[in-house]
Amino acid sequence: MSEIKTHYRTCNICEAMCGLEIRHQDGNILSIKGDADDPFSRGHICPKAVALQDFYNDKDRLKTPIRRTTDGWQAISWDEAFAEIANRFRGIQDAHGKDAVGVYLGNPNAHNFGNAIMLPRFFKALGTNNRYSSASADQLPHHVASNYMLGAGMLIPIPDIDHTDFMLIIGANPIVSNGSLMTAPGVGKRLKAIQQRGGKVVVVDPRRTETARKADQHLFIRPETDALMLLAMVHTLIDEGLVDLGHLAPLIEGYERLGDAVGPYSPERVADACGIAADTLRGLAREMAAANSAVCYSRMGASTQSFGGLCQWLTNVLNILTGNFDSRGGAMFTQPAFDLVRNKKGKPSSYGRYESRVRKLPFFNGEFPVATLADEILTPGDGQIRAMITIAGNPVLSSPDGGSLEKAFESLDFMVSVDIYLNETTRYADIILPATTGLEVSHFDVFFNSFAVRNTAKFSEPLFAKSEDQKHDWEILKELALHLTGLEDDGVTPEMMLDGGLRHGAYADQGMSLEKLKANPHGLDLGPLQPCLEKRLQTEDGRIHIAPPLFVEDLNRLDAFALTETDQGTEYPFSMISRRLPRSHNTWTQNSHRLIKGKNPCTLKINSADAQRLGLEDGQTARVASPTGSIQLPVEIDDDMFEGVVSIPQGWGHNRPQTGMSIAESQPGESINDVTDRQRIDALTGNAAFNGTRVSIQAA
Ligand SMILES: Nc1nc2c(c(=O)[nH]1)N[C@H]1C(S)=C(S)[C@@H](COP(=O)(O)OP(=O)(O)OC[C@H]3O[C@@H](n4cnc5c(=O)[nH]c(N)nc54)[C@H](O)[C@@H]3O)O[C@H]1N2
Ligand SMILES: Nc1nc2c(c(=O)[nH]1)N[C@H]1C(S)=C(S)[C@@H](COP(=O)(O)OP(=O)(O)OC[C@H]3O[C@@H](n4cnc5c(=O)[nH]c(N)nc54)[C@H](O)[C@@H]3O)O[C@H]1N2
Ligand code: SF4
Ligand SMILES: [Mo]
Repeated sequence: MSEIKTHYRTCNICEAMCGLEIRHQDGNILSIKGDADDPFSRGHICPKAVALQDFYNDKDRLKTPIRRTTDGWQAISWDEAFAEIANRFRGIQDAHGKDAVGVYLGNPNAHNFGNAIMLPRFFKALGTNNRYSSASADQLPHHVASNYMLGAGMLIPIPDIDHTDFMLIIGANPIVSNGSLMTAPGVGKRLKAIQQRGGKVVVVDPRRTETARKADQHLFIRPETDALMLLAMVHTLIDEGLVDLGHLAPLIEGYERLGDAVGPYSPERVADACGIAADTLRGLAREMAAANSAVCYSRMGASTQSFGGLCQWLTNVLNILTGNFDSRGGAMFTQPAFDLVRNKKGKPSSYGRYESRVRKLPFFNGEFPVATLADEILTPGDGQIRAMITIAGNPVLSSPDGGSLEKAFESLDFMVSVDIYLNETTRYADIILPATTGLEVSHFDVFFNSFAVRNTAKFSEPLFAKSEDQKHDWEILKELALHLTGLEDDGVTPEMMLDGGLRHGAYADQGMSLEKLKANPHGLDLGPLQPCLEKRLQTEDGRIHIAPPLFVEDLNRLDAFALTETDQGTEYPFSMISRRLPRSHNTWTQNSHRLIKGKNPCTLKINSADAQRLGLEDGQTARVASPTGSIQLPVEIDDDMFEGVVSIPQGWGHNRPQTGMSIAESQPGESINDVTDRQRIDALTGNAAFNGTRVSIQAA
């Protein structure tokens, strides 16, 4: 036996960027713990990181390319796979145009620096505009709001959680999710610290969540009425003369337009719709204005709904009007060592550059909304998608009306998946290209270092070398690009491009480079967030557009929908929302025996009064139905649910046939997206509107 070694790296499962300390010997993991010397995460870790060893050792994980044949899956060589894929894609594109090949990118792309850096080359080689990703089932409204207000979709305001005195959390459950568009490892401690320094945490959520339970105040809200709540708060600030623009005053453009727009939304007018008393709404606005520093942070609950764009715009407005934008303890801007925002100034936005063919939905940031991917595959005509490649994504389980994608993928002429598993999506592929993952890859958080609550930088080496026959995601992308174009390999690697970005970035004067990061395996702390917006702003006129006309106009849609909608009708009387679970990440971590054990957590949470009315008992199986479809799952009576609202986990449903995840199949759960509706979107941004899907519930 050789000696025991210790390896330090960043966990790349979720956005929290926890530092890990991994003891290993002869290729075996002895322990995975939080790295106490990581200056950012300071030892924080969650159960999912320990499962990294399960993914590494997983017998079900694909290691060689496979091809679907009438006799089942057959292993093929990489050369054969690349040649066939290039040949088929080119053939289809020659016959039907470039856009006949579609791309779907899943969430792990954002956690994989090789992909972040190599994807543009792959896109260029493929030349299709039919690109889709999980971003339009997630954070798209944040990008559109930043694009219109600040001139760059990637310039996202981040709550300065470590310095704020008042945090209003709308539609986020960071105690379980560990934070999103707020990379803040150990978020529980950071929230507690707000309270310990005399501050206050308020949570607005239709469910009294794990985060709400730790907060000072929790307010139930009717799903999809957050924009009304935010409008009422903005209204109060202006109405009561509480606006203080602080150092940004000279930069604000559109203040009058804002005042006109929010005029009609008094707290009294929206209170009933939201289910929150007018006095409470006024009180919240006053508290935010009075606090030394305050921040409103709204996330998934406020994004994946019919008014996600309005919510993210108004969240920014609230922070700006209370003097809490780009200022300590408010919503601030990270200054990452590798910057995604640089040199965007004056570049026209791609919002609406194209319309999707079938439903005329807006193009943004190189993509169309995933809610219309099935339409683009299933609807015949010029421009129809006839072939697909999915890269690290499982849209059959993760997209609204995922079942429609099963029919769509089945109908394709040709499909490729780059993935680590044979799963609900990849089983439709003709060829699956397996990538390395987790402990086999080097890592730098291109995205999440940009969304972190401190300026930090860290590079992780792979712990285990890949076998000769394995390829990294970025190598697969690069090979595909070379096969598609016939060009020679220029030898460029993600590490070279990262190094270049670091050397020319914000910390160049401190000698920032890949070498420097490699010499600091616990990571580098680059200090707390600092006011920097004037410098980072990318609008052509150098101002902050506080009331972009596109957003103001969208208020008409809100009026038509929310203020007039009273009785929701009796056929689908419940409003369905999703929840995340501490021991799973989206759809793909359920093949870890460490994470999947004990009671089935994929339950329907329902308030006791609602359950009683329906005659449902705890543990009984209920049928949840919408016009899209139905699922059956155990009832969990829970008075942490708002009346009329039910909650189901996202990311489950490993009960489809012919997949290759044996542990996941032992506790499959049901897919909430067999019930959600792909017609429900935020029409402004095209984001999927999962929250508030109307459903019926009855004993199964
Ligand atoms: N109803 C409802 N639906 C939702 C949500 C919700 O809250 N409610 N949440 C939405 C959100 S926020 C998101 S981000 C999406 C996620 O949607 P997706 O990204 O489509 O789903 P994931 O489960 O993240 O899929 C990851 C895929 O990548 C594979 N994979 C894992 N690691 C690697 C790797 O290193 N390399 C490669 N090549 N493949 C890998 C996995 O096997 C899996 O197939 O779901 C969305 N869907
Ligand atoms: N353990 C775990 N952690 C994860 C993930 C995971 O699957 N598991 N996924 C990761 C990913 S991809 C992401 S994007 C992040 C997301 O991280 P978060 O943004 O924290 O997302 P959720 O935990 O889904 O919390 C959304 C909250 O919104 C509430 N909600 C639903 N509808 C509404 C509404 O209309 N209004 C309001 N105000 N609230 C509403 C829900 O009850 C829920 O509590 O989490 C990441 N972290
Ligand atoms: S919180 Fe996220 S980054 Fe931290 S250990 Fe858990 S999964 Fe990994
Ligand atoms: Mo996500």
